[in-house]
Amino acid sequence: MRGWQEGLVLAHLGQGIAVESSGQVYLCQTRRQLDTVAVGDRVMWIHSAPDQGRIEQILPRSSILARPARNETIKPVAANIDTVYVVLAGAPPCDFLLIDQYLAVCEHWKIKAGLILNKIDLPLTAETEQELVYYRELGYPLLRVSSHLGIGLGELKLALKNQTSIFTGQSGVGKSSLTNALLPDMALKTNTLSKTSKHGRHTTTAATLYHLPDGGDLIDSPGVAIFGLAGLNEHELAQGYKEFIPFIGQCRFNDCRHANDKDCAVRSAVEQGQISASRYQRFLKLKQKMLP
Ligand SMILES: Nc1nc2c(ncn2[C@@H]2O[C@H](COP(=O)(O)OP(=O)(O)O)[C@@H](O)[C@H]2O)c(=O)[nH]1
Ligand SMILES: [Mg+2]
Ligand SMILES: [Zn+2]
Repeated sequence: MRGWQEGLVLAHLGQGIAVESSGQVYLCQTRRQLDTVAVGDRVMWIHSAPDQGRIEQILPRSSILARPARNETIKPVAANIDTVYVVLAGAPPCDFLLIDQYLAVCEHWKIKAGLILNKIDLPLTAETEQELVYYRELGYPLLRVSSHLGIGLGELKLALKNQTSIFTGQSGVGKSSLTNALLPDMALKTNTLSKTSKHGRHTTTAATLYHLPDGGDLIDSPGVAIFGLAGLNEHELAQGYKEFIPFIGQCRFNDCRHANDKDCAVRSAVEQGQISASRYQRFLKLKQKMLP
């Protein structure tokens, strides 16, 4: 179309959407009836004023993370993410239920997932070490870093290159510290934001896309709702435990729920040590949590 240009959505601002195009940022509105635009979306847009424009089209997405919205619908928040990194640490104690939940959501949306163990200056319990071994055996890469000591940051920067990533993880594991270490200018921005929020004006849960100085993009998303189980059903949760997949088809009943069901192949695999019992127990707990 005439005058259409390609752009990248950086953030939702109060007055519009920040779209980067040919190295400049434009404040854009969306054409009527366009689907919800997500941070990380590639869009076609058209000039409407010198620094402003209108988004005409959302280009096809390679992946999408969404949050629950009204009427059991979901709203896209972050698009075209290549890898989700789940950040964990020796302290606060690892919430493996939450980690499994994040991983299941990644499996569901077909986004690669990796683990970042931060605070390697702190000791780990034997249980945590064992769980990390399981995750690695499942194929989830693990990076060991300390944002305080600056250990492993070079490897992390390399891993983040040439792709779009997002950090998630429980509060207090060091996501902001890591983001600040990767994006030195962020410290300023976070301060300004929290100052404003003190006055109750800024209650943003909005995601923002940043270009990393050494290459790659990082989406900073304070909201963890996008990793909720809202978009998944029980069946999809089971498939989110990727080691279950080879067994799921072998259960006696097609509608097996992999709990106390007769001749459940998943449960037998647990009993025979082919599937980690702790992962299976957490699957049962998450399933319970999903009940309305
Ligand atoms: N010991 C240690 N503490 C860290 C490290 N990185 C961050 N922290 C601390 O962990 C706490 C939580 O960090 P923060 O970045 O706010 O975590 P977030 O809630 O995941 O964003 C802060 O007190 C940090 O100073 C680290 O490498 N080692
Ligand atoms: Mg934080
Ligand atoms: Zn089963």
